[in-house]
Amino acid sequence: MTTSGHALVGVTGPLPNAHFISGHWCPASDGTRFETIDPSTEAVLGEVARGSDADIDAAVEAAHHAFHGAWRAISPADRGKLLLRVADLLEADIERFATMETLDVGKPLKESRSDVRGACATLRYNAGAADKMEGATIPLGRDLVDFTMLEPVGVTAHIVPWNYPLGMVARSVAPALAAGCTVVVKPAEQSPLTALAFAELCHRAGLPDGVVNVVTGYGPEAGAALVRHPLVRGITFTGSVETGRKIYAGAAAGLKPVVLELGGKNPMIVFEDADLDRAAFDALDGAFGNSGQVCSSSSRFLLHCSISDAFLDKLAAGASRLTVGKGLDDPDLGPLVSAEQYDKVSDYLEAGHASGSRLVVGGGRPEGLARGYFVAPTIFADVDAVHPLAREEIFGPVAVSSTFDTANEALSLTNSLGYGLVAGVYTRDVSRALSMARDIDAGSVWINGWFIGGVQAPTGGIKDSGIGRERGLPGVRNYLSMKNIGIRL
Ligand code: TXE
Repeated sequence: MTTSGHALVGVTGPLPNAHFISGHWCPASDGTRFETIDPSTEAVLGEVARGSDADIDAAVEAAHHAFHGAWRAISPADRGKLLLRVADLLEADIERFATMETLDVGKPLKESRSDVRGACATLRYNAGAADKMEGATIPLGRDLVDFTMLEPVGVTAHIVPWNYPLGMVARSVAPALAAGCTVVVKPAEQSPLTALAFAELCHRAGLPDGVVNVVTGYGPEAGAALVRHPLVRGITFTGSVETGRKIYAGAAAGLKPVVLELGGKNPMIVFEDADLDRAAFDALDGAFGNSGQVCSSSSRFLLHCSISDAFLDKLAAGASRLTVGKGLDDPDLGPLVSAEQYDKVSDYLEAGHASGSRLVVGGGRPEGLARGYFVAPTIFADVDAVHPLAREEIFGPVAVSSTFDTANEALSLTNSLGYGLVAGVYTRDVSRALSMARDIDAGSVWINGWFIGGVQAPTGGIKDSGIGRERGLPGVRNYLSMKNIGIRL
């Protein structure tokens, strides 16, 4: 192991090409690396270590040692103070983190800055929770005392995606640390930089060696090794349904609890009495923010037939004003994260053009951007409800719309999909809004707003959208196990 030669000295300095294990930069045990690409230019940003079983083993052993040693010796209140210190360091370093994120995933700088601020808020919320996760006393009768203790589950694995690389690390690592767990993070291969920088920041904030470890690498290699490691006692994953199923199967083999957040195809249902300006603003923000690479994007508009044309006119006007360009130039939309994602979205665009749906705006690559994985904000209207475009997660700046006549029709279109993450209802009729909220199959229902929530509000899906909830106090409980203690007096 070495502590020098791989320092993160700003985005213009050397990029890390090592894992962060037990407070040290550690090259891959077999010396292998892979490239990370700037999606705005397709240029190689640098190389990172390619993790394998041996690296995962070293990281999990380090986390196991810290869990039974230095981390356990720190009181819950002091754990909270350490998390606050991490948040302060992160806030002071916002430009470096935001620039690194923008280079690695392409998102506009303003979005990256907002993500860093969100990570700080997440750290602070969970810092406050560290000494407030209480057990209960259970009344068994005069001669007995019975109570529960909440204990950290142990070493937890965090397999995160590339759409919010730092935000997703913070979302699950902060509550795990608040609960008293130690962690091993496997960032997405497309976006490893801020996770590494975050681990180094935790070290600087004074978290003991081994509490936060990061192993970079590919999913089927480093990710799968982490899932099957016997000392890992909990797994949190955000990503595709397909990979989620594999992780769930791997976790089942080791009888490990999981939290899975697996994306969505989220309907925004706009009734005839809705505030159309509000809904149109949210539709554009929800569908095209982060170039549509958001699990809770408003990717599917269900519009009452009486307002559909007027609403789509507003969207077309708004979408055509959005700028697309390199993340560092701070446009409204940056590129997609990778060539794979670009190809996937391009296939859906082709299917859209061939489907007979009406192209409202966009439809391909914006003019004047020869390199980089850019796609113009696109809307297809009158999309058949059974077409893959209307049913599958595209994960790009491509939204689809269709119309409905009655609330029941909107409901059956909503609930007919495998996904169940988020739905939005726009109406001034409170009774209709709440009836829809009651009957929609989704983990979250938003009324007259999109992206409602924050670190305090639990989020997660049902059906193919996943298992479990993150954020809020349920997010901390994911990392606690309940022990019952009974005493005969
Ligand atoms: O996801 P994967 P990909 C959706 C979105 C996107 C699609 C594919 O529709 O187009 O998924 O993206 C790790 N064992 N979402 O291929 O494979 C992998 O290294 C253990 C929605 O990037 O799910 C990465 O760290 N780990 C989503 C993470 O899993 C494995 C966000 C996600 O990769 C693994 C991202 C394995 N066998 C994509 N295989 C959301 N819910 O927000 C891969 N990984």
